[in-house]
Amino acid sequence: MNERTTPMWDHVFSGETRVEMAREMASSVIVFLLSLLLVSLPLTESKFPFPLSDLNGGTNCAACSVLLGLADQLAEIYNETIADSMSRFCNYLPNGFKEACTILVEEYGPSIIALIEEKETPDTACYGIGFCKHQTGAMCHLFPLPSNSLSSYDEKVRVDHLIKMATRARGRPLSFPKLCSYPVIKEICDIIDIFANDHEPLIDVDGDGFSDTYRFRGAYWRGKDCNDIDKQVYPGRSSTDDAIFDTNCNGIMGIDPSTRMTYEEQWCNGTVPMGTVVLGDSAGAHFHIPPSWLTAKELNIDTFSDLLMILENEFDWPMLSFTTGYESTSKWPMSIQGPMESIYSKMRGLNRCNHRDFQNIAVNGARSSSMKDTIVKSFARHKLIDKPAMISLELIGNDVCNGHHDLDHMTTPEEYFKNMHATLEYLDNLLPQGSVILPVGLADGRILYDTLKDHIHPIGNTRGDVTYSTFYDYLNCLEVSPCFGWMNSNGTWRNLTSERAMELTNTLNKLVTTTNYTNIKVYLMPQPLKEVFSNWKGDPADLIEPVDGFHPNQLSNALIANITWHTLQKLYPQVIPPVNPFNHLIEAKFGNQGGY
Ligand SMILES: *[C@@H]1O[C@H](CO)[C@@H](O)[C@H](O)[C@H]1NC(C)=O
Ligand SMILES: *[C@@H]1O[C@H](CO)[C@@H](O)[C@H](O)[C@H]1NC(C)=O
Ligand SMILES: *[C@@H]1O[C@H](CO)[C@@H](O)[C@H](O)[C@H]1NC(C)=O
Ligand SMILES: *[C@@H]1O[C@H](CO)[C@@H](O)[C@H](O)[C@H]1NC(C)=O
Ligand SMILES: *[C@@H]1O[C@H](CO)[C@@H](O)[C@H](O)[C@H]1NC(C)=O
Ligand SMILES: *[C@@H]1O[C@H](CO)[C@@H](O)[C@H](O)[C@H]1NC(C)=O
Ligand SMILES: [Ca+2]
Ligand SMILES: [Ca+2]
Ligand SMILES: [Ca+2]
Repeated sequence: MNERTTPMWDHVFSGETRVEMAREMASSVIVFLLSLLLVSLPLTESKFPFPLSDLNGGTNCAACSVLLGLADQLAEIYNETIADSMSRFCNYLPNGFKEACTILVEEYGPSIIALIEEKETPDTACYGIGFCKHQTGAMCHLFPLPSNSLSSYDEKVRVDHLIKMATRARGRPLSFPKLCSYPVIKEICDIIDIFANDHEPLIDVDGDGFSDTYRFRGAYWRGKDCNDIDKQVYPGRSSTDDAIFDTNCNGIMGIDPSTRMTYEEQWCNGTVPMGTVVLGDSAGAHFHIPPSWLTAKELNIDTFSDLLMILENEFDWPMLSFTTGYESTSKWPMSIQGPMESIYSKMRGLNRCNHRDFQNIAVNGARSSSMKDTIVKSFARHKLIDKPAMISLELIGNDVCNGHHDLDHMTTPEEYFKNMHATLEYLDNLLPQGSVILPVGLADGRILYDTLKDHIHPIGNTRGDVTYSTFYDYLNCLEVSPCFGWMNSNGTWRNLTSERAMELTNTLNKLVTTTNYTNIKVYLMPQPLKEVFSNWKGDPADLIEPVDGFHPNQLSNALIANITWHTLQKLYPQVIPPVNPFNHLIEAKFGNQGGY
């Protein structure tokens, strides 16, 4: 048995499958290669992490240019050959990934070395080895083009020549690498695909919708299941008879001998406990790629220590997010920094009976249609036996973001109305009485380009040669941008995208003011990002994810949580539940209530 099998996969697969999986894991560097530029991920509605456009090489091309770009910069920083810097890079990767990286370097190394020696750049070398393809328009490039003799040729001639050079160095013809179709890699692609199409925890033995492992949409996403072989036991359950067992996983159980009442009855019943939930997109799930991964001079043996966890969480950080955060960034110092504040931690502060009652049902790339069709259906709540919940419904951009160069792929106001209405009706049927929905409109993404256009992207950190403006247009050239319209140097497109976003927000307003529901109350929230940016005294770039140049970063998440809370107090104080007067007694008796 191959030692590289992770414990996580052990749970799920047995016997032959596991042997297969072990083999797959060794090649999962491919997952990593493709995912590095996972900025492409928020675009896809259901596939993780292999979208996408194949145009001009698409994701493969982007991953190749970024990785070779890093190797090229390492060679400069450490004054070594590209061959040495490629092995240096592989050595920085965790076991399993390292071996697969080495295999790739053996396969493509000789061609890459030959091309770089001829003063080609990482971009043009990727055309030579076939990861990038010359199909429509001009060659796509992230780094400045080389100024060697080849550059005077017509692009088609030039690409043909690059391929010939690569082939000669390799000694045999190149076949176009379609990574997910390699026999070894196919299975892992399929498994990740299956797993990601279903937004429920992968490991949930009793099928109650909650898990006792963290990753794969487990306890990082929804309060941990304190008994995973009893489906009557899970966070958020309404319960007063926790005499012997903690049936709602909030850490409160047992009988007070002086009153002969259960603690749950004594300290929770009569208070107003309420779960905290987000139904949303990559912003709600808190998408984040560590910038150190793309910053050549920061790369070292520890840089990728959280790689596997990050892949298994779909590049999201729900446990640090503005709605459901409960952890501290100090747990992952290599990968993420900044303050953590969340609606859940404020709700728990009000009432300790809410411990572990949170769910992050947010999916990268979610828009109003996928929310209605699939995502909302993975939300676990029982009308009659669970506590009410406060639910943020946030889809802040994907309805107007798409990888295509046209308006037809944006949601129309009519479709948006229908989708959101259907989602609210579904929730009205699902939720316990007293539940509250807080829908929020779309952001105005023009702030991204206006803020970042002349800033240097982490991949250009060594030589100061890649601005966000270049980076955005590069992603569009390959059609792998998470938001064609806003991440675009063409101001007409940015304006068109914002116009549609405003129409959709107005539609949401109309929906909320013209419809009534039975179980739920719906309160429209103003888009908090506007206030986050206008309140911020420093550089607005401090608020945006550096790698994707698109998402709110950790600091923004904390600020969004605070602003949202403040807005609730100001506009809708009635939705904020009262403080539990027994909090101090719960704390004295149950300490951290079993943690997370
Ligand atoms: C880089 O290495 C070469 C040979 O290994 C050496 O001649 C050169 O001086 C070095 N350059 C720097 C800046 O250290
Ligand atoms: C919980 O409290 C409600 C009202 O505060 C009361 O009607 C109910 O009987 C209590 N339930 C238990 C099991 O104590
Ligand atoms: C910007 O995009 C619009 C809409 O596609 C197009 O008509 C216009 O020519 C573009 N402007 C530039 C400067 O490329
Ligand atoms: C985009 O809209 C802004 C604000 O309405 C306007 O000032 C600007 O000229 C517009 N830009 C383009 C290219 O249409
Ligand atoms: C919603 O309820 C209000 C007050 O009960 C009523 O006036 C209104 O007509 C209702 N609207 C719809 C669309 O049912
Ligand atoms: C959020 O609000 C809390 C309480 O008002 C405050 O202590 C904290 O510093 C704020 N966090 C941020 C990131 O501003
Ligand atoms: Ca379970
Ligand atoms: Ca359970
Ligand atoms: Ca309990």
